[in-house]
Amino acid sequence: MRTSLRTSLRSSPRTSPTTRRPSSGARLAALFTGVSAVAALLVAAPAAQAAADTPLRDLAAARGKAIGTAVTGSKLTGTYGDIAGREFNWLTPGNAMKWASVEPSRGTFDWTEADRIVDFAEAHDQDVRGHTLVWHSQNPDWLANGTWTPAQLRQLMTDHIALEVGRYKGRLAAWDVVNEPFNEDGTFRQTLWYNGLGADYIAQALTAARAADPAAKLYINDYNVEGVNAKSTALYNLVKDLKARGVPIDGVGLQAHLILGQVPATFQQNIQRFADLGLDVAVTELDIRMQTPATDAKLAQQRTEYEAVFKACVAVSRCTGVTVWGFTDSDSWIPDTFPGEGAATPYDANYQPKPAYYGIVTALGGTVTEPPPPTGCSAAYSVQSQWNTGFTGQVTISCAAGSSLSSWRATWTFGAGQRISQAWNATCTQTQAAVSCANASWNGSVPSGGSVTFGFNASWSGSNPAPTVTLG
Ligand code: G2I
Repeated sequence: MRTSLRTSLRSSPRTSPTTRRPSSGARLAALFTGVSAVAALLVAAPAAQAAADTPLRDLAAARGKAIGTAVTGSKLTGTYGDIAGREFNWLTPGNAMKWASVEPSRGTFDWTEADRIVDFAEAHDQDVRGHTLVWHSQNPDWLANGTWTPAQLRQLMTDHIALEVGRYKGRLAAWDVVNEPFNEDGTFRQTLWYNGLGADYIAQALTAARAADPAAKLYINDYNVEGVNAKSTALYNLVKDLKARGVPIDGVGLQAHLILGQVPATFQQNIQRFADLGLDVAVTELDIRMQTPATDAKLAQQRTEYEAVFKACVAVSRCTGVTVWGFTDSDSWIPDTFPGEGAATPYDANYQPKPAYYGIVTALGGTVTEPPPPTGCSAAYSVQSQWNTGFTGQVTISCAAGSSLSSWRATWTFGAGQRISQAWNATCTQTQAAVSCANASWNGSVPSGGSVTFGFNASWSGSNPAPTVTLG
């Protein structure tokens, strides 16, 4: 879904690197053309692209903050990889480092995706937050369904930590050592670990992690602990006690899976109280979900709330930064877990930045130069996935309010020898470099404020630059 920005210009109180509508530039070429619904005449309109955008990671670095995203290793190519590498200075593997992922059968290990993410991060000068070592969820069946004595369980846990933390020793900046240890009322969650080892499993896990990589920052991470409440107070009391006992603990992770309209008023105050214990605080899994479909009003509110969360972190020096739990709505856990909800991340499913993106820019001290509201109809090209010899591309044709189409044809020139082999939801022909895709019988109509999408598979070699799509 295409979103427009209608908020007024803001200027930064301090340094003001200028950020416009993100460059997507050569990568996400989006040429805006206008087609009058009535006359069906082609009218050229300026491309809403910026020549020199400031990536979020540069804005964050200027504030001394991390900006991270959870990622899926297999997707780190094409447009997804471009954005992950360009905009973020931290990565968290969304699933790849969980116990079920790395040791699906006892003694059989699969580090493929985890290694891929760490390699990608190093190639893009990014830090990695390991996630997660000791949790009640996403454990392999052999572990979760086994019968263990306390001694066996403790050995399993500390061996797992020694192996996984040791594997990446010196390469990961931080670990979520223990994940989600509390119930909502602040009592300990009854888990494999708590039931078998008692509350001291937390100190044992942290101690094992420190031994395996003395340089990594060690965290306890939980959700619904963003504001001051019973659960966050239990976490506060736990980490205070751990510190007093000399147990290695460097920080707390506030996941921040938030609901639109429900950002806790005490967010900054809560960050501050943990910081005052001498601990780092990271916002580790931010998303702000809403009932779908998203509307301009909801997206504007989401922008304000993203801005507020980032500002709360910027305001506390020991808040190390904010990680979003997936940067695009096409890679978010929300729709699967909360049917009817979604649109929770800063980029839409077509990799276009949403108003929330600009809320982050503003909070990080960048200047948002608003493009004029979109008019007419436009086509946006993106690479959904890419492998050795092929890729899947997607084109979304969107019409702003007041414009519509009854039929369409998208044309472009492939600049590097790419060849389409198959298309869906459009009829595509290619003559040498020239591609022409016409609507299928069922999707010629694009209503005012609506969009249609078609896709294709193509081959590439050498490079795969994104073309500029013309709509006619
Ligand atoms: O549940 C949201 C997050 C809460 N905090 C801890 C995070 O680790 C957790 O992440 C999510 C992942 O984003 C999801 O992708 O954890 C879920 C599991 O609790 C992940 O979902 C799982 C699905 O349930 C599986 O069916 C799927 O095979 O993702 C797996 C890999 O795609």
